[in-house]
Amino acid sequence: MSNTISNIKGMVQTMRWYGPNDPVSLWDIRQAGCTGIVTALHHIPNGAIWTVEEITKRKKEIEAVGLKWDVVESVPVHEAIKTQVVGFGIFIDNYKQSIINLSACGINIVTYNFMPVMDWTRTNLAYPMPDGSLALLFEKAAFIAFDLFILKRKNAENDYSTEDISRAERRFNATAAAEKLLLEQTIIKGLPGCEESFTVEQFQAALNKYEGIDANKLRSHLIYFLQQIIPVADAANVKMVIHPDDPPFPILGLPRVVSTAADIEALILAVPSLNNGLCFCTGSFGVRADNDLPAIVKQFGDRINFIHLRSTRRNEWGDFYEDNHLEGDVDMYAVVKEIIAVMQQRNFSIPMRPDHGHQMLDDLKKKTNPGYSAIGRLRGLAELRGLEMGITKSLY
Ligand code: DNO
Repeated sequence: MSNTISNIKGMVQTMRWYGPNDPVSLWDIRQAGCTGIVTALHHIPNGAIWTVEEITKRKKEIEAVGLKWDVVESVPVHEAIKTQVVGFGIFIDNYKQSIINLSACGINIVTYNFMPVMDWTRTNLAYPMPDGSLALLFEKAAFIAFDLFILKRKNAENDYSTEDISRAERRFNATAAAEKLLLEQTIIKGLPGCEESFTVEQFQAALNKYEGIDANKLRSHLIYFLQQIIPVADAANVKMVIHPDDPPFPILGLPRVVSTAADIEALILAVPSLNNGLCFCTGSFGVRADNDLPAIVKQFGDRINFIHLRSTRRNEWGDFYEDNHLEGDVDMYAVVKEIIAVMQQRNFSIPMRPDHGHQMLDDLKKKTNPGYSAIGRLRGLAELRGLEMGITKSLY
């Protein structure tokens, strides 16, 4: 950037890195032009304390290539906290200690989500685009077919319209056995960053734990968690950021309570500290046509402390796939413009990562983490970086 705008705040450019086993290396990320890393201690079991020793070890690996560990994504919230089963207090205590330890190591932005049982989910991880690259797809009929005919969840048919059910039936009957198995694995084995992986029986058992937990109850559990955690984050100067539900609607009979602006507002009303913040994910919020993304940035600008930029494209059937970063349903120009305004008001650079690129070029020959191959994200980041610079220079 030229000197004239050197005091203008820009987004901190980062990429997610899954740790030493990630086929994308820290050097790859540095060469993409990033200054920061978003990562987690994936080897630590859900619910256990992240020790200063383990955090420091990872931090040093990152700093050895001249990068900075800017954001944790995620410190997972143990299922016991979401369902509040007897004894869940220990997991809250452990969570508090992990926050204190991260802060002691100089890491001050922590992402988490409150989605029951599973984190993000898709039905196809290699959906061909017209240009030959591969995208992530959520196909509603396939998902319902999984629910009704593979999982065979009790009373599942009550959750769907007759039209949805007959589409799912047609879809299932036209699907070969190998593809059915792939669909099952795609849903229950967990995507990168989901810390859980199940067999069909285990999956059903995990769902059963939510019997009697509706959206109001889940929300009250989330608020209890925040009431416990945020005072610790305040004392430790840590910004907690919740990631919205992906997809942003109830699935498999499970409630979802972080899908809309009203959902976020309820959390802030209950726990007003600015450290009770938001990971603004355009891809997750953007799946719902009733979410106005630039308006969400404006409304929660003072507490958006981490940004995921990607663009989904929906159709009339309720399916969506992940489009190129500047295409799809998200008005990326309007979103980035609003983010730039927020950063100037706050005089703060918000870390951003390009989320979920297409598998493309040389990466088509490699085994990659779905959504997290190098070249697709590199393309996304390059486009977003240019968009940000163009907007900034035209305004300041
Ligand atoms: C998917 C990601 C999610 C997200 C977690 C946050 O690509 O956006 O894994 O990181 O839900 O806790």
